[in-house]
Amino acid sequence: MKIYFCGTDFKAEPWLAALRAALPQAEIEVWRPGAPAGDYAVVWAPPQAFLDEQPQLKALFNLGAGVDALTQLTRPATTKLVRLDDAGMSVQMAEYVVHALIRHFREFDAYAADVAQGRWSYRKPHRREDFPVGIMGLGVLGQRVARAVQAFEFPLRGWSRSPKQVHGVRCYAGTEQLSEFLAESKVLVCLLPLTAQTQGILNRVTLAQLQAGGYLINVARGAHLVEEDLIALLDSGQLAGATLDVFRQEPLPAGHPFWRHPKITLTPHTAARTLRDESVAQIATKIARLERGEPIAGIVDPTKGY
Ligand code: NDP
Ligand code: OXD
Repeated sequence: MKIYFCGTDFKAEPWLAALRAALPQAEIEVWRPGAPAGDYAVVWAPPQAFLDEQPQLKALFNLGAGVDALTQLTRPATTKLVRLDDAGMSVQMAEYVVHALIRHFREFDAYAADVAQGRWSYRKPHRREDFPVGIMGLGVLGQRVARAVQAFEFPLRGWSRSPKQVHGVRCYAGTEQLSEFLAESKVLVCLLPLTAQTQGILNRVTLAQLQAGGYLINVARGAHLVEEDLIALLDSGQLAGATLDVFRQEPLPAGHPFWRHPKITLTPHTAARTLRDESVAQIATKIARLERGEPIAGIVDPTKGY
């Protein structure tokens, strides 16, 4: 069995070593143009030329949960696209979102500013009943985040494509219930996949429907957000602030207004990192199952795009 590694932004050597250890029977190499036909590939944002040269691949294993970089490319219908299914990412995402939520709710930035000025001052505590948290996307990551937020007793709302029942979450589904979901949320967490339907979904119209003093946490993809609309809503006071981990252009270009905006906290696409050991173990198990003709979880549905 031949497996190619084609992972833009990933250092190949440690991945090759881990994959070879987990799949000792396989020949595992970095893909180079003109390489012979392979059976499987482990990829992150590969070039179209890779897929054009390797149409016989049985499956592509994406080194992340979001497959938007791959769904933009053309591949044969016979090549399955498989996303990472948690693989240690959901607990990191829960940590990140809870941290951003609580930092905002408890006004820790304002306390830090006071302390920097040598000021000993109290702020009136907010009521958590006044901070309903709305999670867009109730998939692997969204449901784990919901569980973590629940531990702090914030009211929770969730929105997905198909109707769901999630313990402790008031669930909404489909475009027809989007406005109701937004009106019931003050802190909005985006954990949607990037598809034609969700591109630009965080915009002037949708964000303005959040409860007064709304706060955005975007940890999904930069292209979900219309960046200039966010700035306008923050500057007008309609939104209280935002924590952003993902951007239309990454790295965020020098001089981009987000860098210095006083109401924006940003991080460099690090909310939930791909963990090598967990990911390799998951991929190796799935390859073994596919070779035995058994079903696997995490195959991207081409009609939905995630
Ligand atoms: P899943 O595929 O498990 O879940 C996606 C959820 O979004 C599902 O609940 C789905 O609804 C919902 N959804 C999809 N399309 C729509 C739509 N048009 N309208 C309403 N709801 C919709 O994805 P994950 O939870 O694993 O990951 C989510 C995203 O997080 C990834 O696609 C990626 O972009 C991002 N991510 C970011 C990371 C970071 O470090 N910043 C790290 C990892 C992932 P339904 O349940 O009905 O199908
Ligand atoms: C992912 C990511 O999709 O890291 O896994 O963004």
